[in-house]
Amino acid sequence: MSRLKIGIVCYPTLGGSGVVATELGKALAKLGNEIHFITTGHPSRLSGYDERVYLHKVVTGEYPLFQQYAPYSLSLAVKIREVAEQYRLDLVHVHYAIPHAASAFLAKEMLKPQRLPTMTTLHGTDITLVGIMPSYYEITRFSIEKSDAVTAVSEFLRRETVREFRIERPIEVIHNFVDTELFRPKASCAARTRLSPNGEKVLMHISNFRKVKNLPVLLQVFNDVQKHIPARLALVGDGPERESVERQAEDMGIIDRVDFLGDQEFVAELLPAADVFLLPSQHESFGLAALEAMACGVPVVGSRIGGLPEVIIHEETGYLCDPNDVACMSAIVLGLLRDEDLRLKIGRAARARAEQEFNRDKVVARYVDAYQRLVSA
Ligand code: GMT
Repeated sequence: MSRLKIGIVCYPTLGGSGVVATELGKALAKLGNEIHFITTGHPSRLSGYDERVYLHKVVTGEYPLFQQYAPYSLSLAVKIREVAEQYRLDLVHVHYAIPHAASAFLAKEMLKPQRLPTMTTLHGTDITLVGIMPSYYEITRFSIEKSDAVTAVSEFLRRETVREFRIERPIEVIHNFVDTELFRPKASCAARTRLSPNGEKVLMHISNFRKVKNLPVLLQVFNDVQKHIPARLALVGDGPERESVERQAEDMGIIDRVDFLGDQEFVAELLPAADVFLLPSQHESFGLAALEAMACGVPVVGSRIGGLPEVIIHEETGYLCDPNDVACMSAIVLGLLRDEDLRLKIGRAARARAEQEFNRDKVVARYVDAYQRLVSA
């Protein structure tokens, strides 16, 4: 296998697409490839030094006319072109279609006659929420068709993309992955002392606190559960809904049982402290946080929507309910918290599924294979 020089474009924030892109880049570098991250900031999971990893910052030039809308897509296209020329990249792989796939297309055109194969990985809301907005629809469809290779993180997302955008080119499904060495069950977990000071059960949720995460339902489930069993809720992450969640918790009189931990980089240290992980999303193309919980042996109770049924096998490796079915989720959580043998059994099965189906090396090998096909096409 020849080593490649790969440009990776992603949002550097704590969102799942940035996490997947960063973990992929790190794993590819360990395999001997040269990785060039092209982003607006330092990717949150990129730590430590690897001589094969480069970081190129996209800077949007300021001008009074741009006050409301600095043209990031154009600055990104310029940066991709520049890095591709300077380092003779073999390909550029963009994560999240909007606007990255369009910028990659522009960079490819500007770079001619140098060749720059482009790959786009669709992550979810770039298709299901943002891409279908009238102001983005045509450019999303165009840039997907113009990518030299397209992957989707679940079969659900592949189907949705074909249906919504009438895409005719092939889209390969490559599921997300988890580092099962890093994300693993821990018999004694330091975070547990803080999250469960009096031996309470711990429910956990990690997200970017957007509407799609259905946080009001999550609070209702917790409220039901804590009426029957001493429990605390650990909320990890931040985003637009955080304030309203805080207000709702106050109105419900449960704020003293909820820990708002904010954005946390080392979630592998927190997840093993949970008894149950909750993900009642309205949309979820994959649910990376659910997979990371599963790898830590924590049973997930989530929504039967999107790509989650590809990750969680109901009643075997976790549980699925309709997204607004509070009674269903509360009953399942209570059942797990009252039956430690069942909770441990589901947790073990979840961990085994993460190891077998979604382990990092297996999935990264699929990307490497797709790159090889792309560069030799
Ligand atoms: O939720 C978002 O809008 C953020 C988005 C992202 O870019 O982080 O998340 C999506 O990509 C993740 C990584 O592939 C998936 O695990 C999430 O399920 C997906 N989110 C949604 O579909 C809502």
